[in-house]
Amino acid sequence: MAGPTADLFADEALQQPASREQIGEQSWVLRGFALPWIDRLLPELRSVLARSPFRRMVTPGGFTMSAALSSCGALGWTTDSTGYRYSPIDPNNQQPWPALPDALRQLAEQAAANAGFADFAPDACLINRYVPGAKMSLHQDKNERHYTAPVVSVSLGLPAIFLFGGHARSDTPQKVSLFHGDVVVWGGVDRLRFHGVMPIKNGEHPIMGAQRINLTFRTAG
Ligand code: MD3
Ligand code: FE
Repeated sequence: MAGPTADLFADEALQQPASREQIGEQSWVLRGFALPWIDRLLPELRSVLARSPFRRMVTPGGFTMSAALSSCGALGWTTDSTGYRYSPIDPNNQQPWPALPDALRQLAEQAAANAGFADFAPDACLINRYVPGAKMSLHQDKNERHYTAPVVSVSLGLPAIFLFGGHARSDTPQKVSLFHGDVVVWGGVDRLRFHGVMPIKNGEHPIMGAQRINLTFRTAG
């Protein structure tokens, strides 16, 4: 029977069955969790990026990152030749970063709660933009003041293969495919695991075009 209801559910059910996959002791992929929020997220994202546009930053080692970055919230993550850090000021315009918009914050809080982390209060949202070929090498996130809060990430646009390593750089990472609308929550014992993103494959996403945007919410200060 191909009524309107069957048609409505067929597409998304095939591509993104709602589910929660555990990928670590305290890490979960919430498949499609952000999909109901997309229409509120995208305008918020657009206004953040109008004030603090994507820019490619240089690492202390002198390499220009292949992913372009921006931030919103009280603190933004930056890097330059002197090191990595969180700062209340966007170094491109010397102004505070744009505030963390409502829907972005609510989505992050609800995803954290869904994965068992109550009372998540993010003060930093890092926005990473990957065009095809861009990647992120294996690293640990260690610039936050405390590691008690989880990290919540929202994937938009082209798919990515996320590398989820162990506590040593040499630990062989597991590969986790992440699609438009997927949300991942990492916390507790998994918070300092090495992680990265394989080079994004060529493609065109129907809503986001030829790019992947990843939002990472943290309590940094
Ligand atoms: C796993 N971003 O911005 S999701 C980063 O897709 C970063 O843009 C990737 O790694 C991206 O630092 C991966 C975020 C992520 C953040 C913190 C983690 C994954 C994590 C901490 C521990 C384990
Ligand atoms: Fe990271």
